[in-house]
Amino acid sequence: TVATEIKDTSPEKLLAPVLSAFWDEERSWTLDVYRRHEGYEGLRKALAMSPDDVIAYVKDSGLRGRGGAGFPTGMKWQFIPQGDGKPHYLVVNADESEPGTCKDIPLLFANPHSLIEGIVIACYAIRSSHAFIYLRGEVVPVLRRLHEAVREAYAAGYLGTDILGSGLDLELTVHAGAGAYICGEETALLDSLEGRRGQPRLRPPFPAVAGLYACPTVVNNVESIASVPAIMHRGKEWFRSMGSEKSPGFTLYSLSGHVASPGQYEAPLGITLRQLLEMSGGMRPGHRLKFWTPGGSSTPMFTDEHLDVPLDYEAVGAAGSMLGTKALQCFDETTCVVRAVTRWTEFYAHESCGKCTPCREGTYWLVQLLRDIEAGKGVMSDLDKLNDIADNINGKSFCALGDGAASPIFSSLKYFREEYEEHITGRGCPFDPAKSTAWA
Ligand code: L3W
Ligand code: SF4
Repeated sequence: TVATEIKDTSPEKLLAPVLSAFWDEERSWTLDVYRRHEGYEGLRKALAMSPDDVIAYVKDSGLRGRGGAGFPTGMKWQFIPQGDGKPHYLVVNADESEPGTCKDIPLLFANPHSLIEGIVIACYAIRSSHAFIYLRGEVVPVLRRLHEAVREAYAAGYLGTDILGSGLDLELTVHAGAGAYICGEETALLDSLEGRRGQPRLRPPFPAVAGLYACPTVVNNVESIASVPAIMHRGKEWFRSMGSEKSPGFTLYSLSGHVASPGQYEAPLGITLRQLLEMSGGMRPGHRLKFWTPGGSSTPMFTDEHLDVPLDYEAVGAAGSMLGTKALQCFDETTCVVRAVTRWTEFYAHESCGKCTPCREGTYWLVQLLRDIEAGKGVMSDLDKLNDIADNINGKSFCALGDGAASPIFSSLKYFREEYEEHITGRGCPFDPAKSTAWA
């Protein structure tokens, strides 16, 4: 059975923000403001426990990775072998690039100390003395702010040697990537961090066994690590009081597209898109939802029939998609599905690293077919060809980018095949792009 119940749906509970609690406050990114909001209290509690107990605590909280796969965070920490004589590393994946995803970068901009505190707790738990933040290179203002926050943390004794008198030593390095989507894939990220061209490595071995510099490494998403201080401070029971049995806690949703108020919304896992739209002012006035993604373009699209699917890992999976990064891109009836899928596929073809044939060649072929269909030059057999090519990419590529590229093809043909056919029989796009702001 699928556990999907939100235990408390009162507005206060739905709206009580944790990670975004004081994003609107003046100079929210500073250590002073963070400490005024109980900052670094979770670290004090963690340091009073043994490292193994911290891992067990995070495991019991049920926290799952917020980067897309939802892998249990405490379990990932537990994979790190102990007493192996090798250095251990924590690498924070801040290479946020999934189309529609916009939550880690705002979090880093508004509240970088929640991540730094989480990093110190995680490194204490996995016995690591060097952590890295791999940041998406294009966001230079965030890079500056992060450097400043790290400097503040060193000066206050939260980083460096003998942290808060605990004997823990920790260096934190901030590294900016060069703007490649593939470097968000954890092993490509590690290659890039080591100074090589970012291309995925064969797994296994997973990074937990042989990661950065071939040493045991935890790679976690920004939001996953930034959630840890509140769990330590307020307690695992508090965290479990939100969300569902298998997907507990709060999370950040990125709401974008044809909605009245796009932005980041913090709410428990298991909330529905209908509830989020009600909270945020709905679709833009006079328009209705046509299709949307639960977790960025790499996750199969949903339609208005899925408005009441609880946004947790199990329920979204049972309904045929993935929660992914919780990037809710909403498109109204003015949007041409073929056009949207073409744009996404152009993105995947551009970002394909070229290592494996199905993705390198397949995404290129998909783009050619989609452009033809969009321009009214397609034939009916192209639709089976699209499906066939996507089928030869999906599950046959070296990394998840290939599966992600196949997702919008399958799901758009499943829900909107008639719209593709209309492009072919009507010899072109029946939509007026001037009426849709999404692709301006
Ligand atoms: C040790 C094992 N570790 C799994 C670890 C593994 C990784 C984590 C999840 O893709 C998805 C993808 C995108 N021993 C282990 C083990 N692990 N088994 O657990 O692994 P996995 O393979 O399930 O997923 P992944 O390769 O990390 C992530 C989707 O997320 N996505 C996200 C895209 C972009 C962003 C962004 O911009 N921020 O995240 C969107 O949906 O398609 O399916 O750490 O090592 N036996
Ligand atoms: Fe590179 Fe695409 Fe193959 Fe991933 S699936 S390794 S991005 S070519």
